[in-house]
Order: sequence, then structure tokens, then C-alpha cells
Amino acid sequence: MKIHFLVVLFLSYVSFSLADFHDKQEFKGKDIYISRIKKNWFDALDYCRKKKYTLLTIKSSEENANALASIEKLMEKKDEDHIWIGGFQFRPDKPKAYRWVSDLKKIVDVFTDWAPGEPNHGRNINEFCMEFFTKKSANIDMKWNDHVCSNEQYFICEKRKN
Ligand SMILES: [Ca+2]
Repeated sequence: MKIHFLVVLFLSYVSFSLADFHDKQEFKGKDIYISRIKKNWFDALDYCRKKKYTLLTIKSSEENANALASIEKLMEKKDEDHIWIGGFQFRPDKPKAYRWVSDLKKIVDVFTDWAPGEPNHGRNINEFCMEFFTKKSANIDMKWNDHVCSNEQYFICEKRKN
């Protein structure tokens, strides 16, 4: 009876914590987890890391396409969307100096898919964190953008397979 209670408790815990994410999306080299909850960029990173994941890193057009296919499959598209991924920087004078938080490699050295004019660091010099960005009125569909880190948004974690 006691064990039965513990099993129920454990299963409730598992289903509760899994509900924070859509179904796992499996690709060659990594699994992707898109959140159902919104957090600021730093809390999103912390949340991924507590599960032994990291925020999404994109090193090729294939990895970018896989992430976009997962979004397309799992999320309801809106006229404007903001989804955190794992790029960041801290140099307002060098808006191109973004790095991936997973390995601290410079983003400019590999594949990029910025929206036109991005990263622009924002009009108020306050955008340091990277996201997928959609704005239908501007004809922007899930391109990279830098955005205000404190905004609460959905986010994407990844777990790399070696
Ligand atoms: Ca921006």
C-alpha cells in the first residue's frame, strides 16, 4: 500500500514536470524540447540546465531547419512570436559578437540566419539575448533576432548525443 502510494506520487511528479515541455523531438545528434511555459532568457537557461539540457544551439542549416520543423509541428503560430534560443552577448558596441551558451563559440564563425538588420541590439541598446522571431507584418518568419533578456517567452532546450 505504501509502495503504491509512492508510485502514484512519482508518476504525478513525472507527468507534471514533462508537461512543461512538448513531446521530445529526436534528430541525428540531439533531442529538442520546446517549452510550454514562459521564462526570461536566464531562467530558461537555468531551467534547461537543471534537466541536464542546454538552450538550443544551431551550428548548421540542417539544425536550424530541424528546430523550425519542431516549432511548426508543435506550436500554434501567431502573427508575432518570440522563442528563446541559446545565443547571448554583452558588448553593446559589437552587436555581431554573439556566442552560443553551450560552448561559447562565436556565432558569426558558423551558420547564421538573422532577420534583416539583426542583431541590432534594440533601439534602446538593451537586447543581449537571442530568439526565433516572427512578425508577419514585416514578413519575418522564424528568423534570428536579439531581444530583451528579461522578457518572459517560450524557449527551446536541447540535449546533445555524443
Ligand atoms: Ca533585435
